[in-house]
Amino acid sequence: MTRKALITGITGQDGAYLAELLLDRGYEVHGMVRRSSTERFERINHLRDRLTLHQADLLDQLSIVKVLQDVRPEEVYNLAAQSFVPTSWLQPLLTGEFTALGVTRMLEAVRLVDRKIRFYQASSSEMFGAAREEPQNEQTPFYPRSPYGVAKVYGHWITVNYRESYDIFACSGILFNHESPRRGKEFVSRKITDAVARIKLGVQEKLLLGNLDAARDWGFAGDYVRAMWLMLQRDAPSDYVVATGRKHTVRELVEEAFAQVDLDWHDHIEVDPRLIRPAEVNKLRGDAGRARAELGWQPEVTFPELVKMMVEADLRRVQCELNQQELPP
Ligand code: NAP
Ligand code: F7E
Repeated sequence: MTRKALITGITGQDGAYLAELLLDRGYEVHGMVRRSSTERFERINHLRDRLTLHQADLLDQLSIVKVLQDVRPEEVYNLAAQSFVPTSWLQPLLTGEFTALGVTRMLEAVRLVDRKIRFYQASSSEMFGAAREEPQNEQTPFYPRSPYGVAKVYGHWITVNYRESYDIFACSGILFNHESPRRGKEFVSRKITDAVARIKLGVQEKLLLGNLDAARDWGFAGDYVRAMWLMLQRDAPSDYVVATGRKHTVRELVEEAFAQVDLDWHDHIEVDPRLIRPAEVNKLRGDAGRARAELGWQPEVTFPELVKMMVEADLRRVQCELNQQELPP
C-alpha cells in the first residue's frame, strides 16, 4: 500500500528536498501550507501536480487536527518554524508560538488523531549555542543563545516528552546548518553566493556582513533530509545529531565563494556592526557518530562542493534575471 506522509513547512528549503525524496520513494506526499495573499511556492512549483497541499497554521490547533484527520498519514515531518535567528530577537513571542508551542500543537494533533503516526521534529544545533564541548553530540548539554534556540530546546524536549508519556514514535533530529541553492537569501551562505553572482555579473559592488569569525558545520540540505527519513524507518524512535563533523568560519565561506569566480573578496566585503547579533553562537561542530552507526547516514557533498553548487546556481539565476529569461526548473 502507498505510504502517506505529511510535511509541515513544505514551502521551505528542507520541505522541498524532503518532498522530492519521499516522492522518489513512492510516498503519497501531503504538505501543510499557511494562507497568504500571494502564493509563494517557488521551491515546490516543479512538484505541484504530484503533491496535495492543505491549508493550516501552526498557530491554529483545530486546523492541524483537521489536516491529520483528512490525510491520515503514517509519517509526519514537522519542519515549519520561524527559522531565522535574527528575527527571533525582533519577534520573540511569535517565534515561541511557531517554533516552540507549534510543536506541542502538532504532537497534540498526533495524540488525538492517531498515536501510531511516526513524528519527526526539526531540532537544531542552535540548541547547543555556547556549547561546553566540541564536537557536540546527543549528550551535549544545551545552552541556547537566541529566542530561536530557546524555542527549539522546548520543541526538542516536548518531542522527547510525548515519546515517553504516550509512547508516540517521535524523533528529534538535531541538524547542524545545511544549505543549498534553495536556501533563503537572508542566511549567510546564500547571502554570500547571491552577492558573489551579482558582483561577478556587474550588478552589485559591496556586500555587508556581520561576524566573520563565527564558525559553523555546514552541510548540504539534500543530504540532511535523507537522515530525517531514515530516523522514521527505525524500529524504535530516538534523537540524532546530523552534521559533517567539519567547521569553517564565515570568512572561509566568503573566501571559498569569491574564489569560485576569481575575485578578491577583500575588494567587496564590509563589516556592518548592525549585523552583529545581541548574543552570538561562536562555533558549532557536530559529531554524527550515532547517525552513522544506527542510520547508516553520511553526508555526500563536501564544503567546497556545496559552495560551488550554490555559486553556480546563483550565477545561472542572476544571468536569467538579467536576460529576463525564465529559469529552467
Ligand atoms: P525555512 O526555509 O525557513 O522554511 C520554514 C517553513 O516553515 C516554510 O515553509 C514556512 O512557510 C513554514 N512556516 C513558518 N511559520 C508557519 C506557520 N505559522 N504555519 C505553517 N507553516 C509555517 O526553513 P528550513 O531551512 O527549510 O528549515 C526547516 C526546519 O528545520 C525549520 O524548523 C528550521 O528551524 C529547522 N532547522 C533548519 C536548519 C537549517 O540549517 N536549514 C538546521 C536545523 C534546524 P512560508 O513559506 O509560508 O513562510
Ligand atoms: O548565520 C554569521 C551569523 O543566519 C550563520 C538557521 O537555519 O542554522 C541557521 O541559523 C552565522 C552566524 O545561520 C552575517 O552571526 C555573519 O554566526 O546563516 P545564519 P544560523 O544563525 O546559524 C541553524 C542550525 C538553524 O537551526 C537556523 O534555523 O553567520 N553572519 N554575517 C551572518 N549571518 C547572516 N544571516 N547574515 C550576515 O550578514
